[in-house]
Amino acid sequence: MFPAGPPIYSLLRLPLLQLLLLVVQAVGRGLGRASPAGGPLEDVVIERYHIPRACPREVQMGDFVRYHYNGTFEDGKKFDSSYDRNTLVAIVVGVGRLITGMDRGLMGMCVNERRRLIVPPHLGYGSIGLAGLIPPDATLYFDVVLLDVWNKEDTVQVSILLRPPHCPRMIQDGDFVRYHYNGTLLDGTSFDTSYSRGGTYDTYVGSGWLIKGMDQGLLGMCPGERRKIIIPPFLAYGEKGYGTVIPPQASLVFHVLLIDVHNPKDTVQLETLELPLGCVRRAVAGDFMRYHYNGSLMDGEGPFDSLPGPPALYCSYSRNHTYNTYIGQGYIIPGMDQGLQGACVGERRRITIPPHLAYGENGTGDKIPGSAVLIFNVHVIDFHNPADVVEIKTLSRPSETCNETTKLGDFVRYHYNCSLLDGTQLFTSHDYGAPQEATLGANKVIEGLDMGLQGMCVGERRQLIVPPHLAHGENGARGVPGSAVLQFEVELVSREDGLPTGYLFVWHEDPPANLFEDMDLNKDGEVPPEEFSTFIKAQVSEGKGRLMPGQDPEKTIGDMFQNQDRNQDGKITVEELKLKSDEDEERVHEEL
Ligand SMILES: *[C@@H]1O[C@H](CO)[C@@H](O)[C@H](O)[C@H]1NC(C)=O
Ligand SMILES: *[C@@H]1O[C@H](CO)[C@@H](O)[C@H](O)[C@H]1NC(C)=O
Ligand SMILES: *[C@@H]1O[C@H](CO)[C@@H](O)[C@H](O)[C@H]1NC(C)=O
Ligand SMILES: *[C@@H]1O[C@H](CO)[C@@H](O)[C@H](O)[C@H]1NC(C)=O
Ligand SMILES: *[C@@H]1O[C@H](CO)[C@@H](O)[C@H](O)[C@H]1NC(C)=O
Ligand SMILES: *[C@@H]1O[C@H](CO)[C@@H](O)[C@H](O)[C@H]1NC(C)=O
Ligand SMILES: *[C@@H]1O[C@H](CO)[C@@H](O)[C@H](O)[C@H]1NC(C)=O
Ligand SMILES: [Ca+2]
Ligand SMILES: [Ca+2]
Repeated sequence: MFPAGPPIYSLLRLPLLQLLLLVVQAVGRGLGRASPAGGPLEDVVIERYHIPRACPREVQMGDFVRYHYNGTFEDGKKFDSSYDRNTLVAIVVGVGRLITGMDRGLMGMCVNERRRLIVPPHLGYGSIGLAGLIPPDATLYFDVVLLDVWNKEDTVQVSILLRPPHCPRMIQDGDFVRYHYNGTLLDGTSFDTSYSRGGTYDTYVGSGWLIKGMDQGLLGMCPGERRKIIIPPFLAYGEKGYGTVIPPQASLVFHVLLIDVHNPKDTVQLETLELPLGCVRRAVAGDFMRYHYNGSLMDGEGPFDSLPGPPALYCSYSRNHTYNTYIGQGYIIPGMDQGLQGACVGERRRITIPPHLAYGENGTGDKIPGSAVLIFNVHVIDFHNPADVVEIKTLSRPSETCNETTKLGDFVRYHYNCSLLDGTQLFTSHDYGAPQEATLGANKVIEGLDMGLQGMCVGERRQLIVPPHLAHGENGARGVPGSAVLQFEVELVSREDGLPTGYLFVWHEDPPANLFEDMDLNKDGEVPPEEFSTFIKAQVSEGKGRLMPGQDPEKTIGDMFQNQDRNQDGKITVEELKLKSDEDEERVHEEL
C-alpha cells in the first residue's frame, strides 16, 4: 500500500498518508546527509535481475507507472505486497508521491523488468517508521516488476509493421472499417482479440464508436496493412479501465490488420487495366455481356469461388466459361451493373464495389462477410444488344468490276474466317481448300452471315459482326459458346443468279417450239438419258438456259430426267414431255 500508494486521484482522500510520506522524506533527507561512509546505505541499491530483451522506453521522472511489488524486511518477513490488493493504479514517479527510495528505484526501469530494491531507512520511513507496519530505522526490500509506463504528454504511437505494395485507399474519418486485432496491455497480457469472435471487428472510424486512441491510430491505414498501435490510458479506458480485463490507467497495445475500408458515401470505382485499341462501342444498360472475372476481398483474399448463392459471386474462371448476363437490369449486384457499363469489348477493368452496392451488411454465403468491399477484375469478352443487326464493314472492294452485287437468291462462293471477339479462331473456309457455297436467303447459313453477304461484289472483303440472335443463339453450337458474338471476315469469290426455289433449270428465253424433236437427236421417238443430257448441256453452253448452281451438273440433269420419265422406263416420250409441260403451264414457269 505504501510504496505504490493509493491512486493518485484519490490522494486527497487520504491526507494522513500523504502527511506521513512528507514527514518521512524530511527525516530521510536529514539522515542521509548525516550517514558516514561504510555505515548504513547512503542510497537505494538496485539489482536489475531481469531485463527484457527489448526496452523501448525507460521510466523517467514525471512518468506514470503501474507495477507489482513485494515488500519485505531484512529477515524476509513480508510487510506489504501489491498482490494482496486487487487493483493497481498508476502513480507519478520521481515527484515525491512515493517514498524517495521507490522514486529513485524505479527510474530507468523497463516494462517487464524485475528489480530488487534495498531502501535504507532514510529513503524509506526513517526513524519514525509507520505505526503498526514499519518499525523505526527499517531497511526495506522491494521486489518490483514494472507493468506500464506512460506520460501525460504521450500521443498515440503507431508503427507500421507491414505495408502492402498496393494501397487502393487509406482510412479517413467517417470510414467504415473491418479489421482484426490482438489487444494486450503493455506487459503483453492479452485482454481481447477479434479472432475469438470468428469475424473481423467492424466499425466506423472517427465517429465516437472507438476509444480515441484507436480513432487516431487507424487513420491512413491501407487494407492488408499491419500496425502496432500503442495508446496511453487517457486515450483509452482511463481511470475506470474496462471490466476485469483492462485495469484502470492502463496503456493498450493493439496489433491491427486492416481487412477492408469503405465509406457509406462511396460509389463504384472503376480502373481500366487494359483497353484495346480502336474501341468504338461501349456497353450500355440493356446490353447482354459475356465476361470473365475474378472477385476478391480488399485485403487480397480470394478469388472467392464456387459459392452457392447469387451467380455473380462465382469466379468465372473456375467454371471455364464466361459469365453471361444483361447489364443494368438488376440481374447482378448493383455495383456490377454499374461497373460494367461503359466497358469495351476486350477491356480489362477493376471494379471496386462498396458493400451497400454489393451484399450489404450481412454479406452472403461463407465467403463474403458482412460489409465487405468487393473487387472484381473483369475481362469483357463480348457484348451485344438484342436490337443489334449485323455490323458490316467493307475492308476492300475492287473499284472497276463492282457494278453487280449479291442479292437474295444469288448463288455465291465465298471464303471466310470466323472468330470470337476475343480473337479465338473458330472456323475457316480455308480448311476445306475450296470456298464455301450458299444460296442467299435459302436458310443454309446463319442469318447474320446471309445478311452480311448481300450487296457484295465479287472480290470484295468485309468484316461482319454478328450478334448471337443472328448466329447460334443463346445455346451456341459445336465450338461456339452460347450467346457469343461472332466476327467474320468474308471474301466473295463468285456470284451467280440463283434459280427460283425448286427449279433445276431455267430458260433465258422462250423454250424451243419443237422441244421434243430437238431433244430426240436420232429421231426415233424416244429420248434416253444420253440424248437428254447432250441436249441440256448444249442449251447451257449456248447460253439459252442454265442449270441450278452449286450442284454437279450430271446429277442435276439426272434429276431432271427422272422428273420427265414418268413411267421410269429409262426414256422420255412425247407424251411424257407434254404431260410435264402442261403441269408446268399451270404453275406458270419455264421448267422443262
Ligand atoms: C511477489 O510474491 C509473489 C508470491 O511469492 C510472487 O508470485 C511474485 O512474483 C512476487 N512479485 C515480485 C515482483 O517479485
Ligand atoms: C494475433 O495473434 C495471432 C496469434 O498469435 C496471430 O496469428 C495474428 O496474426 C495476430 N493478429 C494481428 C492482427 O496481429
Ligand atoms: C483471374 O485470375 C487468373 C489466375 O490468376 C488469371 O489468369 C486471369 O487473367 C484473371 N482474370 C481476370 C479477369 O483478371
Ligand atoms: C476449359 O476450356 C479449355 C479451353 O477451351 C478446354 O481445353 C478444357 O477442356 C475446359 N475444361 C473443362 C473442365 O471444361
Ligand atoms: C441482416 O440480418 C439481420 C439479422 O439476421 C436482419 O435483421 C437484417 O434485416 C439484415 N439486413 C439486411 C440488409 O438484409
Ligand atoms: C458489269 O461490268 C462488266 C464489265 O465492265 C460488264 O461486262 C457487265 O455487263 C456489267 N454488268 C452490269 C449489270 O452492268
Ligand atoms: C483468313 O485468314 C487467313 C490466315 O490469316 C488469311 O490468309 C485469309 O486471307 C483470311 N480469309 C479471309 C476471307 O479473310
Ligand atoms: Ca431418240
Ligand atoms: Ca418413259
